[in-house]
Amino acid sequence: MQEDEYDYLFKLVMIGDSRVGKTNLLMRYTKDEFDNNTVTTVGVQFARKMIQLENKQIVKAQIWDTAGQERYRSISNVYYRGASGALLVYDITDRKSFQNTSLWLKELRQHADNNLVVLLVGNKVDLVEKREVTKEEAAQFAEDQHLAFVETSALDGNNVDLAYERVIKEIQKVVLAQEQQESQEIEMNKHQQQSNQYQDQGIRKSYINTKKKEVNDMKLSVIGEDTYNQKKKKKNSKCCD
Ligand SMILES: Nc1nc2c(ncn2[C@@H]2O[C@H](COP(=O)(O)OP(=O)(O)OP(=O)(O)O)[C@@H](O)[C@H]2O)c(=O)[nH]1
Ligand SMILES: [Mg+2]
Repeated sequence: MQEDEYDYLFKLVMIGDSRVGKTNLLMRYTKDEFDNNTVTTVGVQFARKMIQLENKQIVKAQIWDTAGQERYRSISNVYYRGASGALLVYDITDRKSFQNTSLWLKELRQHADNNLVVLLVGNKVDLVEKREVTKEEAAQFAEDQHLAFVETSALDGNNVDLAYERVIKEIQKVVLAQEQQESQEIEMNKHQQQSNQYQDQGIRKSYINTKKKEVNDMKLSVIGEDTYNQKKKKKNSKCCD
């Protein structure tokens, strides 16, 4: 797929506490790689992926990844600007990272677009014995917050493609709804313009008719006057003959 031929460009952001696996999820999705010893992300990293949708349209996903550490939070405005989707990641073996998703959501709602699609991602499901957050409680939280939810493993790739594709499909739905609304508005404006035009024409027609009537009335009154004068003349001539 050509990098510069696409129907949509979607910006996605990875958020969540430090060490939950954001960078590895992104690496697994875009390069099918995993690193056991990833260092904390410094600043912002980007990755791209071309995806073909069911309707054959092509999406270029530009995915932004940053550190989950508190000290990097100051970049948030730029980071969220123009984002259509977010993967809010926690680590299923780290309850604190799950609790902090509420804070991340708060931040998202402050900085991001209202139409932003958010997917809650419980990562590291391969570490079954160390699980601290059950699937059920996370699913309940997601339902309460109106978020989609999935559990993944960047290590073995479980559900990783599905997670990103789910966000992209949801964004596509939002975009299609927006496009539909826009085309309805254009159609309505067209109708409004047309009816204004007809109204103008109606006013112009009735103005012309009024003018025609005025001219006819004038003619009548002129004719009337002439006839009156002629009659008067006749009368006078009769009188004086
Ligand atoms: N077992 C297991 N380990 C994982 C998984 N995903 C990430 N890790 C490990 O968890 C650690 C942190 O992963 P990162 O991807 O760097 O986490 P991050 O969220 O990008 O961290 P920051 O950049 O600090 O915000 C690394 O040692 C990874 O190898 C997973 O699905 N399973
Ligand atoms: Mg990272």
